[in-house]
Formats: sequence, structure tokens, C-alpha cells
Amino acid sequence: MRFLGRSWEMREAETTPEALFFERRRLIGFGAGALAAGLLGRAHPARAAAIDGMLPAAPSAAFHAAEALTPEKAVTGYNNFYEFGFSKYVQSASQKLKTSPWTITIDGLVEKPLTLDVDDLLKKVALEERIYRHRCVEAWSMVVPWTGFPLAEIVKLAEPKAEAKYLRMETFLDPKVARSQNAPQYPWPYVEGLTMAEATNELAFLAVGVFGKPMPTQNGAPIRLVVPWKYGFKSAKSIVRFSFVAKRPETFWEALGPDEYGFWANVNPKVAHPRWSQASERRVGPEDSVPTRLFNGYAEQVAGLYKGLEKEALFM
Ligand SMILES: Nc1nc2c(c(=O)[nH]1)N[C@H]1C(S)=C(S)[C@@H](COP(=O)(O)O)O[C@H]1N2
Ligand SMILES: [Mo]
Repeated sequence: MRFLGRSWEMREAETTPEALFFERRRLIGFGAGALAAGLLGRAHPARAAAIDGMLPAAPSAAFHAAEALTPEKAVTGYNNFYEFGFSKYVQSASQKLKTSPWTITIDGLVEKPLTLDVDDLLKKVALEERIYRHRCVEAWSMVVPWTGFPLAEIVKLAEPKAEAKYLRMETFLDPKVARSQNAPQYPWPYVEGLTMAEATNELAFLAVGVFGKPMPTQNGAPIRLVVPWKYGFKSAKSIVRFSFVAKRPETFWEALGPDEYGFWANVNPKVAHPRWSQASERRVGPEDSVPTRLFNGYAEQVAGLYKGLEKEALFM
């Protein structure tokens, strides 16, 4: 779906830096069969999900932003969700993903492995609305009211063993509904990871709604990560598995381009991406340029996580 004439679309063509990177990596095209499957797939009828009756959630007193919210149409109409295509306009293609029922597996080095539907997970947590800045590595940003619960709740439920050092998160894998997943040169499914200290930081959030409504598919329904001090690619969408592991997981983007999209990916205006500056960012909607802030303005909450790690590429 396009929002032709909107200011945030006028600024650029369909391809943006991350997408261009994808294109450069593309060695073989999509097979005709895969393309046909994508075109012929039909949207699933919506099924009543628990989240429908749980919104709107109370606004968080602690987590808000002084900035104006990004227009809802921009947040839900200008997305990165490469499973559904390399442009920003994946709203329509993503509707093929059936997001209810939705099974989530919590496994790995834990006392309490768990497989449950997202609806049952929602019964175990309290929802709140938090307004967070969202900064894509491509140097655009938004201010978004997410509804969800702390990622730390997953850690509490799972009771990780002492050997668990990282939390690995995995997006769904279904090439029949996600056209790009037919491209074998990419390391699908999308994987992201955090250290245990990051995963239990108060800012780390699992979002199930936005603007007081259930999460639209293109934003990562039914459940997606939001880690606002990191570049947007860390915030994996449509998660099906949380695994507690001993070794740092290799992430999707690290596997594709370790020199451009690293594991830590903390926002820093002083550390340029190899192909562009990160000093400022474009606020989608008003289209103004604002200075980028260290840790996206969340240094107070997260700077302490990185003491002793100064030798690592923390800002890539
Ligand atoms: N599974 C998955 N998660 C993903 C992505 C993706 O392509 N696939 N894109 C990431 C990137 S690059 C960004 S900037 C944000 C975009 O989130 P939004 O579309 O809700 O703004 O999602 C992140 N999570
Ligand atoms: Mo991004």
C-alpha cells in the first residue's frame, strides 16, 4: 500500500541503504515459482486475539518522550520488514502472515522451557504504553507509542541457568508467506541477540501494540522486540523463539555484513557507518533533521551496561 504524496515518501526512492546492501548481495533472483507463490498467496481472515480486549494500556509514567509523536500513518506505512520485500512499503505484502494463533517457544539453558500461544503469554504480563525514539541505522527516526511489557518478563518466566549469557530471538520462517525468504543467499530466519544484562535492562521491551491498537503485521505482529538505544535492526519482528544460550549468537545482519551491522549496534553520532554519517537523522513525518544522540538519548539507562567492553565495536 502506498501513501503517495506523503512527505516521508517524497524524500527517497524505494531503495534505502539497508535495501541497497541487500541488492548488492543478491546473486540470484527469485525463482518464478516463489514469485508466483507470493503473488497468489491470500490474506488470512483476522482471528480474534487476546490483545484485542487488552487495549489501550495505561501509559508508563517513566517512559515517555518530549518529542511529538510520528504520525501513525508513517509508523504503520513506512517500514523495514525484509521478509516481505526490500522497499519501505510492505504493509500489503505482510498481510499474508497469519499472526493468530501464534506459538512462542522459550528454550535453551533454562529451568522452565515453555511453549505457549502469545495469547497465553499475555495473560502472564501487565501491558503498558511507552513512548520511545526509534533510530534506524539508515539515519531516519520516529517517535512511537508502543504497547507491551518488559523483555525481563520472559527471563523471569524461563529462569535461565547460570551458563546462559545471551538471549537469542528468532523471527518466523515461512517462505510461502514471506517472499524474500525464498532467496537462499540470506541467512533466514532473521535472528537477533542481546546479552542477559541488556535483555533485563528496564528499557528492553516486547511490543504487542502501537498507537493503542494491536500491532499491525508490518510492524512485527504479534510480538516484536524494541530496544531503543540500539539501531532499529536489533528490534526483531514477529518473534517465534526466545533461546537462552551460552555463546553470542550470530545475527542475521552480522552474517550478511559484519563490518556494517555488528552485534552491539548501539546508537552513536560520532561513529559513522562505513557508507554514511550517523551524526544526524531525518524525523519521518515532519522531515526535519535532528542531531543523533549517544545511545539514542538513553545513556542514563544503558551506558553502564558497557563498562569494561570498551575494546568491542559497541557502536556498529
Ligand atoms: N524480522 C525482521 N525484523 C526487523 C526487520 C526485518 O527486516 N525483519 N527490520 C528491522 C529494521 S532495519 C528496522 S529499522 C525496524 C523497523 O521497524 P518498524 O517497521 O516497525 O519501524 O525493524 C527491524 N526488525
Ligand atoms: Mo533499520
